[in-house]
This record gives sequence, structure tokens and C-alpha cells, in this order.
Amino acid sequence: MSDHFGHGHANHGVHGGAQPGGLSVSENGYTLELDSTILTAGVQPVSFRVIGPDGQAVTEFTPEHEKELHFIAVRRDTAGFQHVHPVMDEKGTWSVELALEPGDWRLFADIHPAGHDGTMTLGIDVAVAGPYDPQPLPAATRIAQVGEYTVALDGELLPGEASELTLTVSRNDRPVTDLQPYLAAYGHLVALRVGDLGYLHVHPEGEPGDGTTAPGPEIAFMVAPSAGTYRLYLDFQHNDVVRTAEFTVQTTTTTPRSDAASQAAPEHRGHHHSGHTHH
Ligand SMILES: [Cu+2]
Repeated sequence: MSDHFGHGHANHGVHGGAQPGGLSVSENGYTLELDSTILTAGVQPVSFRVIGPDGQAVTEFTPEHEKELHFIAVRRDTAGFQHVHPVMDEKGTWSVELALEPGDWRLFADIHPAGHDGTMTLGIDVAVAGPYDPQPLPAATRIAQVGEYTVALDGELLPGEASELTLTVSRNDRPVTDLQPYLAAYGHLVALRVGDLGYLHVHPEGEPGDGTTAPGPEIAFMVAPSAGTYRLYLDFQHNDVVRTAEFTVQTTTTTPRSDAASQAAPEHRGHHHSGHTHH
């Protein structure tokens, strides 16, 4: 089974016009089914199943990044992000604890059902009872502070193109060069599109033990966004603690290329321009 994770990620899904995942509760014949979609505030167990094309709960998954299922919870206003790894029983029911505050939440299951060709992300809405105090979107920023750690974001999100982002981790103003592998990578980045929480597949460049990827301070990712604003959540591990750095980033609206140069667009990226007409 160890053959199945960490390989072939470099180009998978990274092309212009890729649709984000997580916008559907059912896709490719697989459906996310929660035991309850009305929850109370507080820390509580949440349980669910993935129903397969045969109508039965799926019990066989191909691990991706060491886990058979990655589960993301975020409130609709992008607060309260949690990336957790539920445990499955023999009948295919998954359980995990979430810390939920009142409001409308979106839950995502990032899966690769055995026998299906590739990964998919299913998303479902849940309502958490109680007085909801929706928060405005945090301002766009390229620096995130997490306790003693500072994470700096470099690179541009280019609409419809494979875009490289580099996150640089420092602690008390010193670069962190001994990041710990966490689920077969030095960092995991989740990108959610503001407005519909479209879930972007983000792929780390390089992995621990490949002979070229250093354990910090830089972690590189490839992502292919549509135009818009994104919330980015970076999970990284250092000193045995996993922390999450959060950013708000907009795609770049002006290209550095001149009109004259645009006829000879660089060929090293963006093979699949979306065909949208600008202006
Ligand atoms: Cu995960």
C-alpha cells in the first residue's frame, strides 16, 4: 500500500481551468453521508460514511499522504479551520472529534476510493446551532504568525495557471531548518476559494527523503487557481507539534507581460489556458 501515496503528485490536477473539489456532496458515484447535519456547539464526535456506486458504504480506500481519508472542517466565513484524520470501523463508518462554534460549516472528505481512478473531494453543509457571529474575511496578508512561528508567503496566484507558492517558516526570527515530516511532507496546504469554499488540490514540491527536499525553512507548492480570493491553511510540524498558518490571498489581476509579449507567452506553464476572454 505504501506504493500509493506520495507519487505522481507533481502534475496531477495542476493545470489551468481545473475545477476545485468539494463543491458536490456526490461525485463519480460516491456520496458523503453524515449521521447528522444539525450539530450543537462544542467539541463533539462527528460520524459519516462514503456511499459507493453500489449503494454500500465504502470500506477500502487507497491512502494518500499516509491517510485513507483527510477531513477538513471550516465555518462558511472561513473561521475555525480543522484538518483531521477520522478513524473508520469495519462497516465503513468514520468518526472524528470536531470543535464547532455556531454557524454554517462545510465539511470535506478528501478520498481515493479503492478501484476508482484518482482522488476526489466531497463536501457537505452542516448547521451548528446557536447564535452565529459571522466574521469578516481576514485582510490579505503575506505574513502569518502562529505562536513563536512566522510564516512568509512568496509567489503569485495566477488565474488559470500552475502557480508556485513558497512558504518560509521562521521561529523567533531564525529560519527553521528542521521541520519534521508530517504525513509524508514538510507541509500540507489547503486552499479554499472565498465565496463557495471550492477546495483546491495543492501539491507539495518534493517530499522528505527524496534527496533534494530540505526540511525548511522553505516549503514549495503548486496550485492552479481560478480568479478570486483564497484562504490558505498551511499545516506544518516542528518540535512534535502541528501548527496551522492562515493567509488570505487574491489571484494576481495584472500580468507583468506587455501586450506585445503576450503573443509569445512562455511555454513552461499554463498549457491549458481557460479560453476566457479578458476585456
Ligand atoms: Cu490530512
